[in-house]
Formats: sequence, structure tokens, C-alpha cells
Amino acid sequence: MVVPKQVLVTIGIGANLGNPLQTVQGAIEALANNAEIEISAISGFYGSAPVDSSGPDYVNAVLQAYTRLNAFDLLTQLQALEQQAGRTRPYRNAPRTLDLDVLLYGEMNIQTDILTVPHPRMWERAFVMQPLAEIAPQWRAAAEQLGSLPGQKVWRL
Ligand code: A4P
Ligand code: MG
Repeated sequence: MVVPKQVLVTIGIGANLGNPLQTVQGAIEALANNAEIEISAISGFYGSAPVDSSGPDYVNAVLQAYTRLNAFDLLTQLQALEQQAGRTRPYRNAPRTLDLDVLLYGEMNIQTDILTVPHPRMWERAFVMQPLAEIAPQWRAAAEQLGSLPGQKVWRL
């Protein structure tokens, strides 16, 4: 049997309904307890005003992990966690109890109807780039620039 190679993946976490801090913590615990996912770095938690979205302020964080799951199976597992957190999708960019995005999957480019990687909007969002820069220093300059733009304010919790 061929065992797939481990891939370093980057996952974005966001929540702004219910108890977002607790939900984000719970999602990280669930990922840490997943035998197929080995977390290697977790950013701090950030507060952020909704961008192209509405409702209360978000809690955002980013983590890196090693996995042998392919990108689609990883997405399925993330969506199962969103379901467990009571995620509903009444309309695009609606406020949410939990959002888990595959930001990066190794260096792979994926363009399909159900998965686009790298996540196409990650580079323009301080709520992604600032936590990411904390665990991946090569993004620090880009993150600082973004954080200084109006409407992109994020603060470390
Ligand atoms: N999908 C495609 N590519 C991916 C990917 N790389 N990771 C598909 C995850 N899912 C991906 O996602 C809609 C569909 O995108 C899925 O069925 C999946 O097959 P969704 O989670 O149902 O909806 P979404 O999260 O609203 O979509 P999306 O496109 O991830 O939204 P954005 O652009 O990421 O915006 N403001 C603050 N402050 N903090 C936030 O976290 N998040 C958003 C979401 C908007 N504003 C925010 C925040
Ligand atoms: Mg999403």
C-alpha cells in the first residue's frame, strides 16, 4: 500500500455567533484530537470587525498542521466540525458559529467547484494574514501593511 506523504496545511478559523471564543477553542481541540491531523502551530486569537459580513465582531485564528488527508477529505472533516458547531448558511457571508477554511494545502493549487486553494481572498484580509504572520514570519510585512488599512482593524485577544 502506498502511504501518502504528510502535507503542511494552513487552516483559517472564524466565528462571530454564539460564544465565538469557546467555539474556536473547541474547534482547535477537535482538530488536535483528530488522529489524521497533527497541529504544528497555532496563532493567538484575534478580534476583528466583520469584513463583507455582518453581525458581532469575529474571533479569528490560523493554525498549521501536518496531514495525510487529501485536500477534499480535509475539507469534509472541517465541514463536519462546522456542522457540529451548529453552522447554518442562510446567505453568502452570513454571520456564523464556525467557519473553517483550507487556506493553503502544501504548495498545491486547486481550482474546483468545491475547493479553491490557496483560499482566493486570504491575501487581502488582515484577519487571516495577521494571525498567519505570527506562525509564518514570511508574511509579516504583508500582514502589517494590510492591518494599517481602514476597515481591516484586527486586535489580539
Ligand atoms: N470552498 C472553496 N474553497 C474553499 C476553501 N479553500 N476552504 C467552498 C473552505 N471552503 C472552500 O464556504 C462556501 C463554499 O466554499 C463551501 O461549500 C466550500 O465547498 P462556506 O464556508 O459555506 O461559506 P463562507 O465561509 O462564507 O465562504 P468563503 O468563500 O470561505 O467566505 P470568505 O470569503 O472566507 O468570507 N470577517 C471577519 N472579520 N472574519 C471572518 O472570519 N469571514 C468571512 C467569510 C467574511 N468576513 C469575515 C470573516
Ligand atoms: Mg468557509
